[in-house]
Amino acid sequence: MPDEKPKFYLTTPIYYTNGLPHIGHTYTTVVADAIRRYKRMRGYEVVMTTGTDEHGVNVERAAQKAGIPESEYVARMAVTWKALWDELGIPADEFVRTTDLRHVRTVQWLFKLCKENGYVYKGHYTGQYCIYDNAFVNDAKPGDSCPDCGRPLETITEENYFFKLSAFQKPLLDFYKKNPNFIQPETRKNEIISFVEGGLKDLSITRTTVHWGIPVPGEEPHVFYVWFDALTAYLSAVGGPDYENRGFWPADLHLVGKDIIRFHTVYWPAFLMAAMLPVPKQVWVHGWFLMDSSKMSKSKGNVVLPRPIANMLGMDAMRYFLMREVVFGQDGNFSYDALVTRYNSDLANGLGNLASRTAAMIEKNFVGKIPKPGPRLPQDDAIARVASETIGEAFEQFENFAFARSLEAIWTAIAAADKYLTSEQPWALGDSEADTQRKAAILWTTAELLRIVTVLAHPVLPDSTAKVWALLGQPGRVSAVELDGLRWGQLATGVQLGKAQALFPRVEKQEAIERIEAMANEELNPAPAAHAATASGAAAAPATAEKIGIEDFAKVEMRVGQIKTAERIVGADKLLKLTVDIGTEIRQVCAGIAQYYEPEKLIGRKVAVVVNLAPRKLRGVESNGMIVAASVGPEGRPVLAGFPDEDVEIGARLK
Ligand code: ME8
Repeated sequence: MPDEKPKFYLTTPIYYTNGLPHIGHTYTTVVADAIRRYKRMRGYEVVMTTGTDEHGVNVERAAQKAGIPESEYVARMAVTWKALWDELGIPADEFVRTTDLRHVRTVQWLFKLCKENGYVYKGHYTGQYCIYDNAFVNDAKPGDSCPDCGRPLETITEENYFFKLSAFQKPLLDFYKKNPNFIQPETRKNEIISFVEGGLKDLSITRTTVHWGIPVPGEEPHVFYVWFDALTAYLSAVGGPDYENRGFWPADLHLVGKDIIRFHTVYWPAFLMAAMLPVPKQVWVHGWFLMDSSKMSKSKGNVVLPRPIANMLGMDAMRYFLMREVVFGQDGNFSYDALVTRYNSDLANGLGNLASRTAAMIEKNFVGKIPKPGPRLPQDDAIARVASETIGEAFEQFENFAFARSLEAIWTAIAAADKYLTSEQPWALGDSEADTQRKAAILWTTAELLRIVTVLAHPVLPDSTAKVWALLGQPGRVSAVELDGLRWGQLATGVQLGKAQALFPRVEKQEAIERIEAMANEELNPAPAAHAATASGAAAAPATAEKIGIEDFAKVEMRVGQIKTAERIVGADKLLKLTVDIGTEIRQVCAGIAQYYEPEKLIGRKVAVVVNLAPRKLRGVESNGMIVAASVGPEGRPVLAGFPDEDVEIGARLK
């Protein structure tokens, strides 16, 4: 078919289900999503896979601790992971669970191929095993700690099937030589080549000490070793045994953190070579985000969660920070301080300010229509050159996975436009024909640069660039712009600007950090369900409930309150922050009604308030009481309880 798009297949690791997603996992998934968007804009048909790694001892233990069967435990966790990626706007095209039937079949098929080709044999193995990393540690002695995570190793002896990894030393070294880009970055490649040159030992690929795993057909109680199982997920996601029909194998790109480099660059290609299947084209290894210079883990209490950041600053801010702050491939420190600083400087004052300023001036001078450019001056052409060079630079750096550099180039162009506006001062020009033409040239030039940076930044900032695109009144969707055809001068003129909207409202650093931390705390230590109702609107209560006595009802102190102030909360779409006079004092109360009530219209309104509820923080904002509302319809639309007919006294008790 002549116009069939080229295919591109990329993956993130298949994450373990015995933990919850944190900023490190989000990092890899965000980068994968940005590459996916970029490739689509370059005309590729792209599939991005992520998923959950659901087998092994750790899951057995976690399920036991939770008192539920493993299958139920992993099903819940898979939902949690998948839902988070969906919520954050980074959903997989293929979400593969290692308990999926399609995957189980693929693992068993891969094993069969390796065995038929003579690369699998039965033997006994005694070794030191890290149950946290699901790996035997070669050369470790009893009592040693895991070199990766530092936790104690366990001595394990069992009958295993072995994979003849030793037979792949030369084929692997030849493969690395013939495919010099297989392992990136270069330093990682050298590390792996030395490792393989040092000799490879055969690898046990089945277990009898573990029961929660994919069974080896006809060989029960053998189950597959988690890495033989997990790596294969990349193949199961795109057809498994039927991969040729889907046309996405071999993968173009596996994105992984440095913790799992050997599995991906040594074991995985060896398994595939043994099965005579095509080997992936590239493994790109990135560094770690560290918190206080150490790897994040819940047990250390230093995990950074993605949701509170996305709620407070928007997902684009988090994406921008992750891809701009650290050179891809190297380790970097995560700090809320750096995050909010970048948000304010690069997004609020940079892109956001340029967009709103440009739109406001076009609104004021050209009734909101993008003007046709008047005669051009050298300084206008200089901006055109900056923009054209930025296109080349941003592409080149992105292609090389130098995301920070690519963004830096784009933001340099934004700064050039700011400087240009400051020196050209379109606001100081009058209404004469000549001045109007000059204003048209300046504003057209600025808007055109803005259009170009919007397209270039789209893979990293998908939501906000879509807003800028709509603000500029440009046709179609920004995601549909073909990157390869992007040139200076394509700005649609005469079109009406879209509605202005706040892109990146500036935030006060300390307050923003406190709010993010409070939200993270809420998420890590969830409050009882009753409170959640206020945060998520008035959640529907069950229609019938157990009967209570009057004394139980009397425990709830409800009073008439009057709303004094009401305001929206940045980063919490559903919540309003109210101050309410309850007769004896004025209280701050948060209410999940923002989608249904305009804050200005609430001032002076009398409402029923539960006043003896323990104070708590909602989205990081203190709430001291609860406003009573009916929950209407399937979506639970809140309708405030009130006193329209009587002039009730503020503070009167409801009985
Ligand atoms: O290893 N900084 O799963 P996992 C940057 N199931 N990236 C980080 C990170 C951090 N602090 N923490 C985690 C597994 N990551 C296996 C993979 S694949 C066939 C099986 C990211 O849940 C990074 O991509 O421990 C790392 O490689 C991965 O999460 C590990 O996820």
